[in-house]
Amino acid sequence: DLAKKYENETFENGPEVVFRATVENARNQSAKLSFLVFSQQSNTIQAVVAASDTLSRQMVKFAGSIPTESEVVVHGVLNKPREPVKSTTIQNLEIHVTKLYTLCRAESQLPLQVADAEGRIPAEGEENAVRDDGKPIVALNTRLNNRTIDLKANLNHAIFSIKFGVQQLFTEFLLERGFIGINTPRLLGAPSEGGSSVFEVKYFDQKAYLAQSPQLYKQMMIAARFERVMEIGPIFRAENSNTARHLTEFTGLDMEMAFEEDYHEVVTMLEELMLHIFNGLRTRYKKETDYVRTVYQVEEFKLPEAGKVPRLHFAEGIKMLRDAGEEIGDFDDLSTPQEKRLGALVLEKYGSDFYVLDNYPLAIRPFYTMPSAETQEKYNASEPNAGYSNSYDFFMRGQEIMSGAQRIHDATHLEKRMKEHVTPVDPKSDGLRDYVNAFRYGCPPHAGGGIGLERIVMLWLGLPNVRLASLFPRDPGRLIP
Ligand code: ATP
Ligand code: AMO
Repeated sequence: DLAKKYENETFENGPEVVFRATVENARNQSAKLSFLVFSQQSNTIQAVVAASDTLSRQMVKFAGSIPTESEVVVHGVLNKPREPVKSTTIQNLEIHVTKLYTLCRAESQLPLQVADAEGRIPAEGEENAVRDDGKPIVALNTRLNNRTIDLKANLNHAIFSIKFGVQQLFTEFLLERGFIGINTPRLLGAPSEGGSSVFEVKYFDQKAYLAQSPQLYKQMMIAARFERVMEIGPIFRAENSNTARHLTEFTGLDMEMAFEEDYHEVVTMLEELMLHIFNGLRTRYKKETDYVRTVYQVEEFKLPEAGKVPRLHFAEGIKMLRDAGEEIGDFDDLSTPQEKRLGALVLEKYGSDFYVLDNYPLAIRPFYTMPSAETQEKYNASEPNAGYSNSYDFFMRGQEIMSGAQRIHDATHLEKRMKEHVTPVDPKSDGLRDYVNAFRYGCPPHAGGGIGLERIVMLWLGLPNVRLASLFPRDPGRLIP
């Protein structure tokens, strides 16, 4: 990395260097002079190719017409530029090129310019718009159709460094607390998640399903005395909708743990986990975060004070919405606009873009969810889905990033809930029998949660679409590239 090595040195005519770089720009100034800009990772270096006794005019012409994105090997002499450079990415270095070899010549007409990919996508209804610097604001589909060029942009390098950073922060926090990483199957004999739609695949002469979550298996691992497990893996959902926050394949960050007395031990751990991720991003990925937020003109993410994550009972959330004029029943699920509204109300009241909504109504949660103690006391067979449950969602900027719950750990209770659920499932079916049996052979009380990785990245950075946080996103209309 020339920039790192020589940035703070002063010299004239030297040292001689040889390096590999990408041509970011090349132009012929005159028959005797060409200017090039090379990039090395995210740094840019300017270069001069001048005809001399040892460098022919033909060579000058060749260098000045190398297509953008070509890979070259450069021999040259380092100089400080005559005028100091006033750019954050272009380094204060200049190369006087002596030799130039092409390793890979790019096409001269690229379907997408990397410099254009450095900007934001258009807002809804904003077509043919241009940036302040005159470059076009390229549509999301054009970028995704030419994703390998799009991904060359520093903007995407920042987004995907952050994405891996979240996985590292998630892992390091949980490892420190005695969690073990697990790898559960993605080919299943039965859907793993009530509610959401499942992809069916041909499995020799049987039917199989792509995992909608590691839910059943992470719980079976608790029954297998692992006590604290975590998993990062792909999740498949046949959601036939084109929203800005749903993918058909995304990355799940899952955890599950046994607790001592109360599932809130787990909620507290999950809150601390999220704060560890946010603080880690804020310190370790400040440069990347600031860059992306500047491009998308997004406000700072407002974090709560340590130990003061707003945690609202579902009924309190409903009350806040009603006080603000929303019409909503006590046990209704929040619509997407209502979730956003509540996010804004929580921000106003508690000054935090991150909060937890606890005790969701039992009727709108999956079959494995533990009914609250009060719900169990007041159980009435004619209304088996009434009341609240020990379950929670976590929100960032008014959008859901995590769902979790205390789970039913008693086989008889679980079988009853499976049959009484709003969408009943058969506990004796091939795909679910072993899951139910796991609790027959002993299992501690446990709770956990599943986080959508692309959603965290999207909402941390304030990106307008979850596809921007997936390298090669999959949605109902896109299976390639
Ligand atoms: P998941 O359902 O996978 O947990 P989610 O963010 O979709 O994640 P839900 O609680 O299912 O969360 O949905 C919250 C709201 O989001 C729903 O009330 C609905 O308005 C909207 N929604 C959920 N799924 C879809 C979908 N596939 N397409 C469009 N809107 C959806
Ligand atoms: P849930 O279905 O809420 O819960 O999924 C967990 C989290 O995954 C993310 N997510 C998605 N991200 C992108 N595209 C999608 N289509 C999509 N669907 C969901 C969201 C969501 O909060 N088994 C439970 C978790 C648990 O209880 O441990 C589950 O899967 O961020």
